[in-house]
Amino acid sequence: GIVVGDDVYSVTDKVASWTDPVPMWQTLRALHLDMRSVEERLCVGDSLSYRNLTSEGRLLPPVLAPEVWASGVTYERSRVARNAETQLQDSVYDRVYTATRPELFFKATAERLVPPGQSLKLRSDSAWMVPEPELSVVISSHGDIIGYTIGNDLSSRDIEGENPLYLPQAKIFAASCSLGPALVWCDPTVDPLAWEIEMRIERAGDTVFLGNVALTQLRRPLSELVSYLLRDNPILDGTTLMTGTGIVPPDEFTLQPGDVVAIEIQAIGQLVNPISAQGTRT
Ligand code: DO4
Ligand code: MG
Repeated sequence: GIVVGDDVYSVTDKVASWTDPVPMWQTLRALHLDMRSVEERLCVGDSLSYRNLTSEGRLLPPVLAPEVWASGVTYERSRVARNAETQLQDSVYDRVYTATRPELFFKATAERLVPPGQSLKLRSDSAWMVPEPELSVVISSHGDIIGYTIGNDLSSRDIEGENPLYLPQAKIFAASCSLGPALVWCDPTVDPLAWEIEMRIERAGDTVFLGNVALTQLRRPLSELVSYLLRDNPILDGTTLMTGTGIVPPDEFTLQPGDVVAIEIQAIGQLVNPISAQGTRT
């Protein structure tokens, strides 16, 4: 669907092959059309309320991402937090923060992705877990940025802290990642560096964490992260690259089942996910 204000217009009932933003983006590009001309033609007739769809948890991730990759230590706050976890001198985190090559890692397959409104799940063998709110770029197989969404890179700090080589186990597990709620098309008028990310964590109705960061604090250009991802690495259309977290709750904080994490970038919307234990139904 295309969101205009609070109205969501179905496009799949008008153009059956547009079940995903990627074929839609490819068609528009081939025909030299922009989104506005699509809105004029397709955003007519019946619509649904975006607010209702979001609050009723009826949204899918905004892209059929075959793979989700992620970037690490791209903000100063992330570097400081990783150093606190690992307690190593001259840490790999300090070095990667200033290195030419960024840290990129595999995060999730489509099966591990959780739609907006549904539960992210804590690892059963970790006692220190945090959400990581990240601007995420949806790309084509050639590395064009199709659009922007919000990602939650749910992570275990004690597993990674014990040994950085445990990173895949700290990052990749069932229901460890969420994307959404919407995708903002990449367009010359859209400047993600003007955005801010806010994260709120609620527990039993109380806010137990609130933090924000400006995208200007991101140390690396988006194009640099994308270009390293594509080096000798075949990427499918719709692959999503998370760009790293600039917000980490204090070291004494860990998520608990029942918490609710809300991440907001005003231009995109709010990605809300409850937290539950593995093995529980969403
Ligand atoms: O270096 C480990 C992971 C870092 C990360 O996920 C982040 O900075 O967002
Ligand atoms: Mg992260």
